[in-house]
Amino acid sequence: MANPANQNQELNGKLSTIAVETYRWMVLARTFEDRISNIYRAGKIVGGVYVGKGQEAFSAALSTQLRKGQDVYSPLIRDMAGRAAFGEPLIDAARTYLGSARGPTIGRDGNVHRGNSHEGMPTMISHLGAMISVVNGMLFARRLRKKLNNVVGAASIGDGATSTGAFHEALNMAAVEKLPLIISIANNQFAYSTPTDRQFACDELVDKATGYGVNGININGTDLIECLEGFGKAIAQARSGKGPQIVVGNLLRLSGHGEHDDAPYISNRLRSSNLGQDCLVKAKNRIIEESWCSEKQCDDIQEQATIEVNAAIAQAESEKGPNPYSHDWNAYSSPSFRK
Ligand SMILES: Cc1ncc(C[n+]2csc(CCOP(=O)(O)OP(=O)(O)O)c2C)c(N)n1
Repeated sequence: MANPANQNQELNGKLSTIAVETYRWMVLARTFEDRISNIYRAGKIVGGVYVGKGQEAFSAALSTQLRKGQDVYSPLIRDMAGRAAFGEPLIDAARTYLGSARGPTIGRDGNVHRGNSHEGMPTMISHLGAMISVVNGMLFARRLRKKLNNVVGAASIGDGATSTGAFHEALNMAAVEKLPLIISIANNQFAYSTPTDRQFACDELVDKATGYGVNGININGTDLIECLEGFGKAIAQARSGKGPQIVVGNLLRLSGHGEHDDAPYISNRLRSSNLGQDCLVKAKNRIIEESWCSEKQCDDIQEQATIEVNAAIAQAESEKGPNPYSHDWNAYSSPSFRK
């Protein structure tokens, strides 16, 4: 029989590796989005900028545990960290924001509607639950072609999306079909300026899972380790045929809805509550405290992220936008459009 002390050591080793890896993606996302927000404020970005500040742990803890090239991951506007952890090249994001014709949307679409469905990351249609049925469809296609092979599909949404018909229909269908679907709900307390007490009447948002007959996991979305463990459990259950899983991360968005919104509707009380804690600061403190990373290694992670972000932004800034007189428009994101 395996020695429990050795087992604990092994588990701790796995957790430390994945926690540090996820922290890297969080730092990269925060560094990139801070830069993009500054460029937006300088008036150099066309369209809106929506960031995931305060949601990086919840976002990256999911996709870092998915199998790249096999699983499906549908990110939304606050999932820069999750996108990076799932393998989206940083240059794709930089090119999209800066309108480069070499970007995945050829410099022609909104900044968040980018993806690569060939790699299992569909391009976003809408923020309000529309992507759940797309993920259902991708899972169904794999089931029909007998290529499901323990594949799982994850759709990311916010608390506001749980009030829509799109959410209800897609989750109900996934539950009935026992699809290996994970719905990751970032309960950041507001849908734009609408607070959660105007959004749902159950005590906890995760209570909705019971009504659909699916498993629900409620976690502190500001805590990287809780996020890793919660998603780890949900992914394992979905993979083993236990049907859809809902994971609710309770947190606060540490930004406006978009960078045009200074969010005066978020009270100081809420900002200084536990929900308002910065997941990035907490994660750094935790990995240092556990001796999974030294202070110096954390500085190196930050330095490396800054180098990567600077390089991607400089590259995208040097590239031309689309020429409206000669460009063929095709909405389907494909590497062949990036020549
Ligand atoms: C069908 C539809 N209705 C309204 C909108 C406008 N809209 C975009 S995001 C948003 C709020 C979303 O809130 P939530 O789901 O909680 O996600 P969060 O922005 O908090 O991450 C709204 C109303 C939309 N994109 N689509």
